[in-house]
Amino acid sequence: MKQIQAAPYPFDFDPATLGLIVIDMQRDFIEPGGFGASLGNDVSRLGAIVPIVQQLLEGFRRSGLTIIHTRECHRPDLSDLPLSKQNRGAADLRIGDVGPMGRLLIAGEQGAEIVPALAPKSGEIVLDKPGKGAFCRTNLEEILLDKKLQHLVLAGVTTEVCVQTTMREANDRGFDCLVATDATDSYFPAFKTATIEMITAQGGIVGWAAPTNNILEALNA
Ligand code: TIU
Repeated sequence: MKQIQAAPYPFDFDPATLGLIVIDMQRDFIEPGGFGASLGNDVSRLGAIVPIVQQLLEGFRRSGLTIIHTRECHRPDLSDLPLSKQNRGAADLRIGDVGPMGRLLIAGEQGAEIVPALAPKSGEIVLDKPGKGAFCRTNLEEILLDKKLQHLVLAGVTTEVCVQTTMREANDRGFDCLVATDATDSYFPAFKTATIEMITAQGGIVGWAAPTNNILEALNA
């Protein structure tokens, strides 16, 4: 067993059952002109975590551990896009409309791709998901069970939307989850802080939190 120094207390794991899930590090959320910007967000702050997510990925790659990348996106015919999601808000550009990086949040378009610095390597799993949580209408649970994973490190964007939703879904399914605090971010700094606090409160009601250095130290120990 190994141990990551974490809040609210150390995270013990068997390296054989540890995997990394990087949530939605897509151009649509991180670059101007994408889905995140269409919602009225200042997307400039999210790019700052890219080098840290890269360090986390490299650490998991060096240790030969399972890596899963998710992408929030929809089929070009929008058949997996609920009307409630399509119609939400008052954006000028909606999911499926054409923006500077192609159709917003549509599989195969430039905006739906993971940012080049974090591009998945051969052998890593890339999971497209139509919802905020990565378990909704995907085979993620089957993948995790098939790979006999029990401990999950989560990173990516945004902390309070897709990362937290996925972490809660995983926690309810019996996985032990830890969020990498400096490898996730939100358009709203206060929401990131609050999310990490609510995840780790009450004895880790949803899971654990630790900075990337602590995770890498444990992997290298
Ligand atoms: N809007 C927002 O903060 N996030 C999303 O819509 N998706 C993800 O978090 N990936």
